[in-house]
This record gives sequence, C-alpha cells and structure tokens, in this order.
Amino acid sequence: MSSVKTDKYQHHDYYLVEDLLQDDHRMARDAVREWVKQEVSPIIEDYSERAKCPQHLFKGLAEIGAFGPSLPVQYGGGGMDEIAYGVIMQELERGDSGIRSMASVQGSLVMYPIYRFASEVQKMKYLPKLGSGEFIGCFGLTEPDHGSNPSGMTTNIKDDGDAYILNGAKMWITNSPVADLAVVWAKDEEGKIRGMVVESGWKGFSAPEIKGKLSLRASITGELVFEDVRVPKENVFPEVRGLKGPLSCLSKARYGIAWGAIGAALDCYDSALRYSLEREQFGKPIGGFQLTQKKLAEMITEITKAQLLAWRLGTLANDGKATPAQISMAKRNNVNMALEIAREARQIHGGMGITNEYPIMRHMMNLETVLTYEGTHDIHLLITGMDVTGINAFK
Ligand code: TGC
Ligand code: FAD
Repeated sequence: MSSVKTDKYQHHDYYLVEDLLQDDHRMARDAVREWVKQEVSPIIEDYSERAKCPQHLFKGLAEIGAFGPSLPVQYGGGGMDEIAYGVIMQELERGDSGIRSMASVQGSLVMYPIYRFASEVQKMKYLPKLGSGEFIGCFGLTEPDHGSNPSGMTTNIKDDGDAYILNGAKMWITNSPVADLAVVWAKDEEGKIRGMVVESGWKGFSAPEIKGKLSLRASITGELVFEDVRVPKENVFPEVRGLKGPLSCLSKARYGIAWGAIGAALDCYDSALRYSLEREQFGKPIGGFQLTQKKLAEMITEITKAQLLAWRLGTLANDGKATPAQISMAKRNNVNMALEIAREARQIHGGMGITNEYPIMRHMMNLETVLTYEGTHDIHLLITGMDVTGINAFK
C-alpha cells in the first residue's frame, strides 16, 4: 500500500484528468516534467537562497518550447493549443514559480503582444529571437503609484517627428534588468494608452534591480526608467488603443498561471504525502492520524477541483470562448488553493517544513507574489463580482 502511495505523481490525478488530454499534451507535459527534474530541481533551492536568477535556463526553456507554446510556429511559438500551454506552465511551476514566470513573461506578455499588435516587419524582427531565447523580454505596465489601477499611469510619449519621446517609470518588472527589450505601455498626448517595443540599449533606458525580495527569489525583478528615450514610430503598435491592449496580454498570462499554480500545489502535496507516510510519532506514521488525513484529503480535493477548472477553461480557450472573468476566477481560485496547500503541507512537515530540505517554504513564499501579480486576489474577486452583478466596483 505505502509503496503505491509513495510513487511520485501516482495519486495526483484523482479524477483521471490524464484521460482528457491528447497525446501531444501528454508528450509536452512529460518532456517539460523531465526537463524540470534534470535542470531545475537540483539547483533551485540554491539559486533561491542566493536570490539569483538562473539565467542559463532561458535557452533551455526555449528549447523545450516554453515560450509561447500556443503561438504560431512562424512567429517563434510552439503551434500547440491552450491546454498544451497550460500543462507546460503546470510542470514549470512544479519546479518553481519564478521559472514559470520567466516563461509567462517571455511568451504571454512579450511575444503575444508583439504577435497580436505589432506590424509584420516588427514581428519578424523580434519574435524569432524571442522564441529562441536569444532575446529576453519584459513587460512594463505597473508603475510605482499605479498597480491595481494601471489606467492611472503617468508614463507618456510625445510626438517628435519620426519618433516618440518616452518618459516615466515602471515598477516590479520581471526580468527587466536582464532584458534586451521591453513591451511598454504609456499614454500618448491624447491620454490614450499605447503599447511599444523599447530596446534596452537605447539612450535614456535603465532597469535597476529591486533587491530584498523574500518571494520569487530565483526570478529577477527591476524597475524601468525612461528619460527622454527616442522610440521610432515603427516600434509603436499601430492599431491598439486603451487598457484592453495590456489587459488582453494579462488574460493570456493569467490563464497560464491558473495551470501553473496547480504544479506548485502538487509539489507541496507530494512532499507532504510522502513525509506523512515516512515520519512516525506515537508509534505510527503521522499519516495514520485522522487530523493528518483530513489535511491530505482536503488538499487532494482542492487540487482535483483546480485541475478540472483549469481543464475546462482550457477547452473554452481552445474554442475562443474563455472570457476574462472566467480566467480571473481560475487564476484567483487556483493560486489561493496552492498557497493554502503550501501552508497545510508545511504543518505536516513539522519543524522540517521550515527548512530548505523540502520545497514547501520556497513555494509558499513564491505564491505570495503569484497571489498579487497579474491582478491581486481581491481584484480578481471584484472582476467576478462585476461580472455577476453587472455593477463595476472600481468606478
Ligand atoms: P475597464 O474599464 O474595466 O476595461 C478597460 C478596457 O479593457 C477591456 N478589458 C479587457 N480586455 C481584454 N482582457 C481583459 N482581461 C480585459 N479586462 C477588461 C474592457 O472591456 C475595456 O475595453 P473598452 O473597449 O471598453 O475600452 O478598466 P478599469 O480601468 O476599470 O480596470 C479594470 C481592472 C481593475 C480589472 C484592471 O485595471 C485590472 O485588471 N487591474 C489589475 C492590474 C494587473 O493585473 N496588473 C498586472 C501587471 S503585469 C504583471 O503582474 C506581470 S507578472 C509577470 C510574471 O509572471 O512574472
Ligand atoms: P496595490 O494596487 O497598491 O494594492 C495594494 C492592496 O490594495 C492589494 O491588496 C489590493 O488588492 C488592494 N486594492 C487595490 N485596489 C483595490 C480596490 N479597488 N478594492 C479593493 N482592494 C483594492 N507588473 C508588471 O507590469 N510587469 C511585471 O513583469 C510584473 N512582475 C512582478 C513581479 C513581482 C515579483 C511582483 C511582486 C509584482 C510584479 N508586477 C509586475 C506588479 C504586479 O502586477 C502588482 O504588484 C499588482 O498588480 C498589484 O499592484 P501594487 O503592488 O501596486 O498593489
């Protein structure tokens, strides 16, 4: 009995979601799972402890198809569907939320807007190199004084003949200190939000690192500071205006996070289940006590509900029917689920749970960021509230 239960991943697909996947989903998932085992798991505690980003993994992430899995192949993507994208994010986040972040930003927040909004020339200029990991990108929406409310942004562009002059500052930008380019959102002279590709080598561009993070430590985060940066007009997305530009990218990334969080939860659950069967107190495994079983039973129940939510959202996304509010519900529920599971798993590990011999505290600390970025837990609740009542709590 216990040999079956300690077999990794054996008990993690309680409702046989596996059967709902196609062969190409399974192949993508297994390849990424193997890559994470080989390349991420052995080094991640060390990088996280030292607060260093394992930048050498960018190339490997590109090779396993983690950048834009559901974008067309000719634009540097993987040409797969949204469920393949989801299972890839799940396996990356089983390793570490910061590694999933590297892929989310590059694929969904940098490649996706360029694919969706840039001219054909710009697409061909940037997308293949982003897809291969030769270029690293970042996404600048949040500002020091405008986080949940990006429509208040003050970063701006002014027309100057063949270019725009960009001024302002962005805050909390994943990968900015190591990025070759940034997708930046700024207001034009009419106050309309515009998107553009800004290269990091241009005069007036800087990206100082934000230090002292106790969460997502293996991911590098910085500011973006623009001092009279000259952005050629061809680098500004021609058509899209307003907040729906950046928000549509967020929909894509939030969808990936809804899947990714399941990976972190599975890693915590797996560790807790094993520990509960190995650790003895009062003459028997702690997994034999009702209170431990309650924790484990609730954990696998919540993981199973999250898996079904993500899978159904994936089928809706494949049909082009997933609404932003449905994505908000899944992001909010699944990230919160993963954080709660990390906390319960930590208790099951007792004192050992606070050490880096187990992945629990790292996942727990990471998930505090995941709960906040891409729209906070409460912002997503208000999006659902707005959807069901028709009344906008933000105005
Ligand atoms: P609101 O008036 O509701 O909407 C403005 C326009 O946008 C449309 N829209 C969307 N379009 C596509 N996708 C979505 N998810 C959309 N949500 C709204 C909407 O229909 C409207 O279109 P139109 O045609 O009428 O102009 O805007 P609002 O100013 O009231 O704001 C609403 C609110 C609060 C929900 C929004 O501002 C919000 O989502 N705030 C949270 C901000 C956020 O999520 N920031 C994330 C920054 S990036 C990040 O965290 C990356 S982490 C990277 C990593 O993984 O490491
Ligand atoms: P605030 O908006 O100030 O919110 C503070 C609190 O107030 C929250 O609890 C919030 O829910 C609550 N609140 C705000 N408004 C309301 C309301 N109307 N009703 C009820 N409660 C409300 N951004 C990017 O653009 N690109 C990135 O790559 C990126 N990467 C990130 C990486 C990390 C490690 C972190 C921590 C953040 C990152 N972000 C990024 C920024 C992230 O999206 C913001 O932190 C997030 O949107 C919240 O903004 P804020 O931190 O300014 O909090």
